[in-house]
Amino acid sequence: MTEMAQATFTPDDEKVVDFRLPSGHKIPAVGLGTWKSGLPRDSVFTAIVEAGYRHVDTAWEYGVQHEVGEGINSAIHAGVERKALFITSKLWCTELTPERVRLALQNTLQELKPDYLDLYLIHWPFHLKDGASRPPKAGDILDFDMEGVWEEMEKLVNDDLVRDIGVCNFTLKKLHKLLSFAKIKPSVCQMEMHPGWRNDKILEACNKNGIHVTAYSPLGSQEGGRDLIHDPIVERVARKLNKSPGQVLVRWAIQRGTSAIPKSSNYERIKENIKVFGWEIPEEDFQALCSVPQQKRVLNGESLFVNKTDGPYTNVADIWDHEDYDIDGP
Ligand code: NDP
Ligand code: 1BO
Repeated sequence: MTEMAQATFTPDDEKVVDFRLPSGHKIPAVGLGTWKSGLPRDSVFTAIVEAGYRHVDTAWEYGVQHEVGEGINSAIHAGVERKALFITSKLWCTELTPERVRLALQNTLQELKPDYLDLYLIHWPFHLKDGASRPPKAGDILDFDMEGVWEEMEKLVNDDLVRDIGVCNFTLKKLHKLLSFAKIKPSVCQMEMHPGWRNDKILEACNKNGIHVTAYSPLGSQEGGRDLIHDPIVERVARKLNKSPGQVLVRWAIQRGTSAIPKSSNYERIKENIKVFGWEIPEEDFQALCSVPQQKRVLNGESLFVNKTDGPYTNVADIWDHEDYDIDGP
């Protein structure tokens, strides 16, 4: 894999820094992740009002949109302007047919209770049958009508229900297919990215096509993930810079030009994870972090979706179009 150069991104103060999307809207560089976050009403409120987050990432599938919405709306009542916030949600796999897109978005808006979403993403690029078990059984995973679904996503932008649209967990093959017909290009591609899985190729492709990348699982994810917090290289850089390993990992992500959405349900760590401005990782340490051994994705799809079904995706490698699937351990 090629080593990534640092983005020309050098914040000179401690304010939360934004990246500009192709639409002209801004996405704050650090957002709060909410997957497996329990009942995140208070953490979302604390993140926005006390820690200064302006970006919250959630999804229908996380089952917490109602509480996330309560946290956001309490922050708005406390004086934070809605327009200063950037709220992302995602279209779940069971709703991945053209006729369900609008209703799914309306349900999300009803749960979150903002008047619009800043960003709506296709969560995973395949269609799950209604009532599919987890992992799904034979025949539960279907291909999806990418062109038809995207056209409906574009209508949501045109109708001012969402400001930007994008994708998650796409391969190069799927991204190029989407770009071949999209009238509104995806503004954001959200992918697993951290020093243990840099995902350079999709980052390069997105950079080339003017698509902003958001790094999910920037700390290596949760239980069963990659323990980057205790990685010796991460720990060494953290000690040298007098920062925490979590801060080094988030700062590494934004120095690559990606936004990052660390999840925490702990108030101290929520506050810690956004203190990544006004300092930078020097080039030699940035490159040392890039040399952490690569191991295939934590969010591979295995435990979530695939259990040797009968097609069109018969195994996890099919979901990823066999791209980078050879990397399987340090
Ligand atoms: P992260 O990489 O953000 O890691 C979260 C874990 O790290 C939690 O166990 C958290 O525990 C712990 N943690 C947080 N801060 C620190 C710190 N400073 N020091 C030590 N430990 C810390 O994992 P996620 O997989 O949750 O990814 C982040 C977000 O990305 C998700 O919550 C979700 O919003 C999004 N996402 C999107 C996906 C997609 O398909 N589009 C897939 C996966 C994630 P604690 O809470 O106790 O602090
Ligand atoms: C099943 C959802 C993975 C985290 O976005």
